[in-house]
Amino acid sequence: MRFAWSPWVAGVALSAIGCSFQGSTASNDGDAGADDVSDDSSTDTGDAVDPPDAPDAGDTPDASPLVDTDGDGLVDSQDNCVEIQNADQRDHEADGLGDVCDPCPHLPGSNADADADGIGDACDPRPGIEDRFVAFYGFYPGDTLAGWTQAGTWSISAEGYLQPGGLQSSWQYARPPGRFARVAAATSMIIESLPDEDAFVGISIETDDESKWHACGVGGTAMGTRRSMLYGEWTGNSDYEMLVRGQDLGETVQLMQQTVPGASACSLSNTTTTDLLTGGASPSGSMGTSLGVDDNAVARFDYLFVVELAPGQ
Ligand SMILES: [Ca+2]
Ligand SMILES: [Ca+2]
Ligand SMILES: [Ca+2]
Ligand SMILES: [Ca+2]
Repeated sequence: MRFAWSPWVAGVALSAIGCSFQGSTASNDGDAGADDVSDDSSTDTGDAVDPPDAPDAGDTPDASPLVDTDGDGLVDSQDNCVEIQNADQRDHEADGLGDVCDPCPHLPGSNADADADGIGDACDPRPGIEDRFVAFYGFYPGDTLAGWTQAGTWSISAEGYLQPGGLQSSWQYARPPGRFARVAAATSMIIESLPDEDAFVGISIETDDESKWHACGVGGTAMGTRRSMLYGEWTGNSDYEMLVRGQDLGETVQLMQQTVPGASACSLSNTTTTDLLTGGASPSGSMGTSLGVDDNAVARFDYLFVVELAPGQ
C-alpha cells in the first residue's frame, strides 16, 4: 500500500516529541535562543531538530553538513582547509589547520599574518616585507624524494623524518627543486650523534656547482657539546661565526637560515638556548637549499620550509 503523507499526522508526531515548525518556547539545539525559525544565534551549530537557519545580521550561518566547497570529498564541517583541495588532510603540527592553508604549517597556533604575504608572523623571515612562500615538505611516510638532488642515500622514515642512510665521511645532502637569488629556509632536526669536531648537521644554501655555500647548523666538539655555526665560502674566503654551547644530542633543534646578497643569518634554538649568527660573505646568483650531514654525523629532519625573498630589500 502506498503511504500518503498527511500534515495532520506529521503535526501530531512532531508535537509528540516536543517540536514544532511553528515555534516553541524551548530550545532544542543547545543554544540560548528559542527554538524557532529565527533561532540562529552564532552559537547555534546543531539544527538537528529545528529548521535550518536563515542567516541574519550579526551571526554566522550554520555550516551545511552537505556542502563540500572545494570538492575534495570532505564536507566543509570536516575539512581542515575548506577552500583548498586536500583530501589527505595533512596537518603537520596538528593545530587543526591543514598544511596547504596554514600560514606556518610547522608551528602550532601561529596563524596571524600582519603583512598579508601568506607567511605567518611566527615563521616570516622578514615581517613587513612581502616575500613568497615556495614549499613546505612535511616528510610524511610514503612520500618520495622525486625531483630532489641527493648526495648519499636519503629516505623518509616510518616516523615521518627525512634521514640519511648510514655513516658517511663526506657531505651528504638532499635538495628539493628550486633556484633562488635570495632564500630563507627553516627546519627542525633531532641530532643523534656528532662524533668529532668536524661533524655537522643543518641547512646549506649553495651555488649550482656547489663550489660556494653557506651552512647553518650544529657542529660537534668533544663529549657531545655543540657549536652553533654559520659558515661558508663565497668570495674565495672562508667566513664563519661560531658559538660553543651545551648539549644538543637527542634534542629538537630548530633552524632558520636566510641568505641575501651580502649577508647570511642563521638562527638556532633548542629548549635552552637561541643563537643568532650573521656572516658577511657576498652570495650572488642562483642558489639551492639543502638539508645535510657531514663527517659521520647522524640526524633526522622533521620538515623543510622554503621562502623566496623579494629582491631589492
Ligand atoms: Ca572539502
Ligand atoms: Ca579541503
Ligand atoms: Ca596545521
Ligand atoms: Ca607575513
